Amino acid sequence: MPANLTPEYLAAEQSFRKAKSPQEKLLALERMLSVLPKHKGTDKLRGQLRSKLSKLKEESQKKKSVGRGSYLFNVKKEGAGQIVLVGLPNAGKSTLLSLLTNASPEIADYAFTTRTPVVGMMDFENIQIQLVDSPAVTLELGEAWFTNLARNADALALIVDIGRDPLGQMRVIMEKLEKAWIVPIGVVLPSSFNEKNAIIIGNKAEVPGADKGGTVLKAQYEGRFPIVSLSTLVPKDLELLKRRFFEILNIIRVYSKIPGKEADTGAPFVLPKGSSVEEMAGLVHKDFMRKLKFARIWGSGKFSGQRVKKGFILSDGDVVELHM
Ligand SMILES: Nc1nc2c(ncn2[C@@H]2O[C@H](COP(=O)(O)OP(=O)(O)OP(=O)(O)O)[C@@H](O)[C@H]2O)c(=O)[nH]1
Ligand SMILES: [Mg+2]
Repeated sequence: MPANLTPEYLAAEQSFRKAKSPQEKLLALERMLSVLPKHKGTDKLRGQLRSKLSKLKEESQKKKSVGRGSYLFNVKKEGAGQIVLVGLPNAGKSTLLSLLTNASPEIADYAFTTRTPVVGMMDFENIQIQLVDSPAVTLELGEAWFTNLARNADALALIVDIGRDPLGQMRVIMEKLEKAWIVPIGVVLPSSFNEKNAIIIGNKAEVPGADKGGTVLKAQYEGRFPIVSLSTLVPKDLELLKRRFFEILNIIRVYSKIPGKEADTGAPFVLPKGSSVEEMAGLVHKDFMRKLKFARIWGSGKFSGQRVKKGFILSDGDVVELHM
């Protein structure tokens, strides 16, 4: 074995030995490859790791074709939308998940603590948003699991530690997204790219000197992404973040009302921003879309009970009375 292996490599190797599922093995192996120092002394080891990796991938593909779990990590969506937390090691992804949701992921001050995606549900007012914590990204390998997870998400939260070269971290993340054929909304690129809403979270803002990191982050990315600087130690910051998460999902909550009765504002219908009365009717009941004649709407900027046509565009908080 080459003598000068890094602690990061040795840690990855240890997780490989401890790994039980094929998913965990694959991840650990990819990690070993990505942190293996590049020089002549490691060439042989690199070759061995590569062939082990491709064998494992083949096996897991075979299993997939007979209906077993896939190492590509398909996280089933639940709630009003799914946001995947993306970032380099130690940025604070798992800390955020644990503070915002019911999940209890492992949190530690060493790199690559998280080895498989962890899912949690976040309460926001009267809906739930699904957050997915993910293993830290690195540039070395394509890591199919990342592409799959990120492309499938409704939005991404890019988490950087603003005390440690935030621009460097963002460059890695952006390159990683590009490799996964993902671009943040607002950039015009070939159609094979998957447009995705994203928010940048500059974490660890309470650390002395971190404000400088926050400033350079803003200077570089303001206008392209919403950016928030926060500390997971500050509860008020986390409350504000919940709203930002809701905003980047681009969804609205509307309530259905039966004539002469109060609306049930505890149970909203969740629709993409820009949806019409007709689309809401389709969510309430398949037949309603066809039979709909008009609707009455209550909400800000409208007369109470204003009569509107099928194509009327709804806003967050509207109460809708459907008339067949
Ligand atoms: N000072 C400070 N430390 C934080 C903050 N948020 C998280 N941490 C610490 O940063 C370290 C890493 O946190 P994790 O949540 O495990 O980071 P991660 O991004 O999930 O890391 P990996 O799983 O390795 O990718 C832990 O020691 C946390 O306690 C913060 O706002 N301020
Ligand atoms: Mg983690």
